[in-house]
Amino acid sequence: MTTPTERAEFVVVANRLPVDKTVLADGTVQWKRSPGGLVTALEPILRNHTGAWVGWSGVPDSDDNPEIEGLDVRAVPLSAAEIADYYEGFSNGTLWPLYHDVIVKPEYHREWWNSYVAINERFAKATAEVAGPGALVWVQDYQLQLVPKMLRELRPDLKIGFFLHIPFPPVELFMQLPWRAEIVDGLLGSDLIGFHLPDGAENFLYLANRLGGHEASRRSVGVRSRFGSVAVGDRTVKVGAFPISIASGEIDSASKSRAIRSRAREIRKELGNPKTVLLGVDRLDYTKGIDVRLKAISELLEEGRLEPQETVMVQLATPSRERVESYVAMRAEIEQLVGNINGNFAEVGQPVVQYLNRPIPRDELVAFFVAADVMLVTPLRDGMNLVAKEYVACRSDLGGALVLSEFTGAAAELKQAYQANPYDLDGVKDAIEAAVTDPAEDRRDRMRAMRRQVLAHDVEKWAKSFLDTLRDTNS
Ligand code: GDG
Repeated sequence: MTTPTERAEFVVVANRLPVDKTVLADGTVQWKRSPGGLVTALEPILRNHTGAWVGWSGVPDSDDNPEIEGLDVRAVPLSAAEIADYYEGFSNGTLWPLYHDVIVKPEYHREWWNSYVAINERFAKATAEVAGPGALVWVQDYQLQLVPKMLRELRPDLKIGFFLHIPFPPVELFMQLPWRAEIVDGLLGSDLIGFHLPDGAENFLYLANRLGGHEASRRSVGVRSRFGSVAVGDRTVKVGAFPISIASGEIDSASKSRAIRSRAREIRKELGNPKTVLLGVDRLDYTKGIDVRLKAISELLEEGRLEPQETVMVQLATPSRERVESYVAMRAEIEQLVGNINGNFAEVGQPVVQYLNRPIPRDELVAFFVAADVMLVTPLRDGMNLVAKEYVACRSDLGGALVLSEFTGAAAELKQAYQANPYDLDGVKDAIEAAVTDPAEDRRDRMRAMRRQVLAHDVEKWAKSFLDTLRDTNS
């Protein structure tokens, strides 16, 4: 733990700490670092500076402060009621659907908002306590949009960066939010605000301008905006696009290992050595368009454009937000679609769609990427989508093909994917068919070009570019 005499020079603030609690059979508690791109990218920076990570441990109603080697951790406690209102409620029942094109109707409840304000305040206070003089603070994602302003009020000496991992919506949608001015004000407490895409940055700049002009009476300072920055009183807030990536080199090497290659062959065998293995890997979330690809596959089978005897689709769906109502309904719909396809096209002992609803170990996931002929990434909206980049990083053999929704952040970089509009089912079907049947040489060319992009732009570069820009801000 960071002591007051040795306060952190660099602080990451995120809803979750990068740890998972496990209780062993004998009752001993173990904290395991949860693997993830953000930790991997920030680890060297956290080590080289006196670094700290502020976040919730993942355990409700607990004062545990997990000890993790090589990382100073400051746990922010959350009660079960707070998780229901701040996390499942305002973050995932209001902001998540609103920021993802209102695929599901966002709910606006004052008690959720009040909890969001209170918890953001708690995160800001905890950060103010661990950050040393003039420290660099990096706040992550939509759960904590009020933290920059709250933290600046407590500690004007800090350099504050904010990164949004999900899309920032068009102004017409954002204006629904009863607390829209407060959110924009909260974010404007930062020195630098990062989005995946220039579109998100532009949406935000437009809003900052509009809310500054039209709701001036609610704001203590006027805001004028131009592309790339917003003037807030005597401060300048930089706004820009920083497309996130993955630990490409690491995944590339893992995918080349003998163990993974042989596991990939084994997976194909276990699937009955079909001609074509199609794969989906997602958190079970309505934004991911799992239903879109299932409907497309179903019609392709019906029309005889895919052969049920030669095709297996594997859908790995990690359970997610299982207490949020819209997720329960979506899961039922997806499971019904899987059942329908198998009911119509499978033989006994030979399902066409194989669906797992549980988390898969990392190595196993990499083996699936290596084994799959076609990767299906069909979100209705997605900030970036790391799965698409992971698949590409795994294909050093230049095999495989990527079907990619135009409405992912990744589509801006992976231009050689088989792209489709997920709302246009015929377009999705054509993209899948082309990915399955195009000459191998065409697919290799596409994969080669995409690999160049993904291997050259990894998550370490992303973090460095954001933090270098933050250091250079001078407000
Ligand atoms: C948000 C934004 C943005 C999935 N299932 C398993 C598993 N995963 C891993 C994937 C990938 C990660 O989880 C998911 O990342 P995505 O980017 O695809 O999606 P979100 O979770 O929605 O992430 C998104 C991202 O933040 C980063 O800014 O790209 O747009 O929505 O790494 O491989 N990993 C393991 N087992 C699983 O079953 N081990």
